[in-house]
Amino acid sequence: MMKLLIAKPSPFARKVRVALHEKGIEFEQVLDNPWNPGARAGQINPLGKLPVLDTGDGRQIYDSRVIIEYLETLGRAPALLGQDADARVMHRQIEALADGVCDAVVLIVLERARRVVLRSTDWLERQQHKVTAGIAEAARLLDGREWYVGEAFGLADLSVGCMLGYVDLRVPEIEWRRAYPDLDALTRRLESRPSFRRSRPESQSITEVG
Ligand SMILES: N[C@@H](CCC(=O)N[C@@H](CS)C(=O)NCC(=O)O)C(=O)O
Repeated sequence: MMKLLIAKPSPFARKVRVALHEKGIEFEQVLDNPWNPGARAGQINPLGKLPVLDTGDGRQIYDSRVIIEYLETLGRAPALLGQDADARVMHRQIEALADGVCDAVVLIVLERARRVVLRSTDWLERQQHKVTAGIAEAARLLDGREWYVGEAFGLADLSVGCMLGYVDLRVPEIEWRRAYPDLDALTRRLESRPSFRRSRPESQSITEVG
């Protein structure tokens, strides 16, 4: 059976958890905290990051984007990337946008964990701008449609859903719902899917950032 190294708050791990649930692939979740000394992530991924997928046939694949690429090769429905080249690029572009927002949120969480004298307001503002600009772009690209690309749920929707769930968990003061009712409606559609319900982000503990 496949094993997936995760942290409960991680939006990157959640992307893969949702993809596995959507495709009906059974897997074992292995809980880690990449920020702790001796974390498993650092033993199997030189970058010390999760998610990492143990495919069960000797391969350890890291980075959520590469893992999803791998899952797509298994030919299990639903296909998350669409068939034609333009659709794939659009899915990947929106995924990169959502992942970039999550990277900025991680940096905000880390900066806020520093002692007040070490904290940089400029740095925090720089990251906060990426988050608000990224959410605005996600709303603009959805443009009132049900799904980002074509007529079906796919990687773009999955990635934006995981990103907004993580924003709500880590920077709840960023109020995007009132400004972007279409994104609000999208997340309601997504969060009612079993794959999203089974992977809700949770804080692991006060010292854990993920
Ligand atoms: N691009 C990576 C990002 C993964 C990532 O940043 N994971 C965080 C958890 S949310 C992590 O493990 N951070 C530990 C570290 O940077 O040392 C992916 O998509 O998998």
